[in-house]
Amino acid sequence: MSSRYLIALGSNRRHHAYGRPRDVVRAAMEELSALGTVLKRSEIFRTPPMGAAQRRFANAAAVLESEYDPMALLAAAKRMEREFGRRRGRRWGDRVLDVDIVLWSGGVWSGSALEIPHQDYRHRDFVLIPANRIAADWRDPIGGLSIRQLAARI
Ligand code: PH2
Ligand code: MG
Ligand code: MG
Repeated sequence: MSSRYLIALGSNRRHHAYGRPRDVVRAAMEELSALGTVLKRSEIFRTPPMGAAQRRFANAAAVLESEYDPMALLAAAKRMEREFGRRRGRRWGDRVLDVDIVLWSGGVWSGSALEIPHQDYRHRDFVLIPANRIAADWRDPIGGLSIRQLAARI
């Protein structure tokens, strides 16, 4: 049975081959097609860094339909981050590529390695603004608010 996922993408470091962060995000969007069907993709936004990161980010969101279950998709997302040259480091530091699973059509997933909805997305403009362009009516399975409503609150 296939699932839909809302995926958030971010980059604030150059990649030796892909180039600038926005080109990294664009390349990562293409790579997502290997995991299923990309139903929607937002434009790419430039956003000021939140937290310990130093440089501006390129951020975007995509809706992916996939046969992968959440744990398989998490493994694929981590593999992608590694393939794009992300190094282990500070959790909030600068990174070549961040691929986060934000929402899932199955609702809530709660495990030690993965939580869906993504813990902090409800307060992050760099997730909600791109998500609002492609998934405004998608409702948070816990709070019940739509992405449109969450985006309007920030
Ligand atoms: N990701 C972070 C920390 N800070 N800031 C912006 N603007 N965009 C991000 O994607 C981002 C961040 C940790 O994942
Ligand atoms: Mg993140
Ligand atoms: Mg992440």
